[in-house]
Amino acid sequence: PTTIAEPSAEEAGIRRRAIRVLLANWTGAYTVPSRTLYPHQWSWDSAFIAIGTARWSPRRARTELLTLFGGQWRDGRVPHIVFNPAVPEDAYFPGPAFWRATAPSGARTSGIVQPPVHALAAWRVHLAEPDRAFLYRIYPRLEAQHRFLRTSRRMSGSELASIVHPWESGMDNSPVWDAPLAKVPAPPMRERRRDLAHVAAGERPTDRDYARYTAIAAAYRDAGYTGRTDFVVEDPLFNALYGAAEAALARIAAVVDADPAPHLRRAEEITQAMLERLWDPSGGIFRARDVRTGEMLPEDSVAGLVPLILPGLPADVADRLVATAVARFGLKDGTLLPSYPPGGAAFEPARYWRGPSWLNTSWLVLEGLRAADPGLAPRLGAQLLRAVHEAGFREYFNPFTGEGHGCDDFGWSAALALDVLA
Ligand code: 2M8
Repeated sequence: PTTIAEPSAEEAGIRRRAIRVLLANWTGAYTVPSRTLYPHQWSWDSAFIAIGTARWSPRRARTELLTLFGGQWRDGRVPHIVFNPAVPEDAYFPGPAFWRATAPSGARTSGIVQPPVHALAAWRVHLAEPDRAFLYRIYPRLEAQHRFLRTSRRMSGSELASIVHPWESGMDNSPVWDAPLAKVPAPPMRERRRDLAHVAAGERPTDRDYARYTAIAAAYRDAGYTGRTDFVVEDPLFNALYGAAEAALARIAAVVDADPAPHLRRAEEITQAMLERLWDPSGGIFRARDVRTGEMLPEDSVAGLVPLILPGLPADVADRLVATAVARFGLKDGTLLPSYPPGGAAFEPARYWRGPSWLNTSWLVLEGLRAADPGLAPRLGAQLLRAVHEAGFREYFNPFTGEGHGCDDFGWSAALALDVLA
């Protein structure tokens, strides 16, 4: 007979509180990342949130994803924000008046994208509660999302997708972007930042960062949201998800009577291109490449470990990544997985994507470790749960002390804790 382990009181408490956060952030059709700091629907947040929500309400998880794809553009792009028309313009900067974009559904949106976690999320939602009708609805939209990346974002000639704004990486002010951003001319911005009304300035990007984010986004907007910007890079996290998503699309295709073969072929091609263009054999990590100069960027981050989730990654590369995670990111030390190596010159333990631990990148590495190092995976899972147990569902955490930073009641922190518990 199989013994089913009873959840501990601690685990039951985390689960109860996580569901409470997701209920509080639920708008009726999707979940906001945060009621205060991020009061609209964010693209990759919704994918992570759907993965966790599937653990207690698969129906809501399906709605979450379908609502997001309601903001999809005719060219297939899934915008990084779908705005809630009921929220005042001045609640978030840059809001709909800045982006000036409307999807065919009438939804006001931004015009840039975020890492494509969505096919993976759709597949996980289906696994939680098989629903072919849902997959039939979402598959053509996922395919269109990938077609956009393939046609409009293949900017170096390789199979990899380029991003044209640091916000598209999801790791906005990562030290990896310092070098390419330093070359972007940006006048001081005239608009008022709203994030600083909710979170201390020392935990957020600087004004200089924001001036550049605004300048790049405005130039892309003024070019009709096509072509290159002053920031064009191939990012390992974005492309690892792109490859993993193609593998998920193959699984979905098999259920909806479509042909999985092209997806499997593309997943392979992406893995191959990652190895050729972004793998740094001397560093034992994947690094981003600046498409404008053709050079690899000098800094690296946890994004370079996320390719552990890539289908068909050679075992020796996976072993090197695990070794790097242990040696440079302290994976074995009982600390959380930082977003940037603590030994690096730019490390700041409480400033946004420049050091703190985030649950989404930790969860992605955890997913990769399940195959690459099954012994280490539960350890990282336990650290992640300890962080939310002790500090709550904060946006990010000091990797050494576990202290919480950024906003409270953060959607994907609650959702991914639920997934780890399951
Ligand atoms: C952060 O990014 C937004 C811009 O998209 C912001 O700072 O206002 C990032 O952490 C991003 O990865 C995340 O999706 C978003 C919402 O949680 O916040």
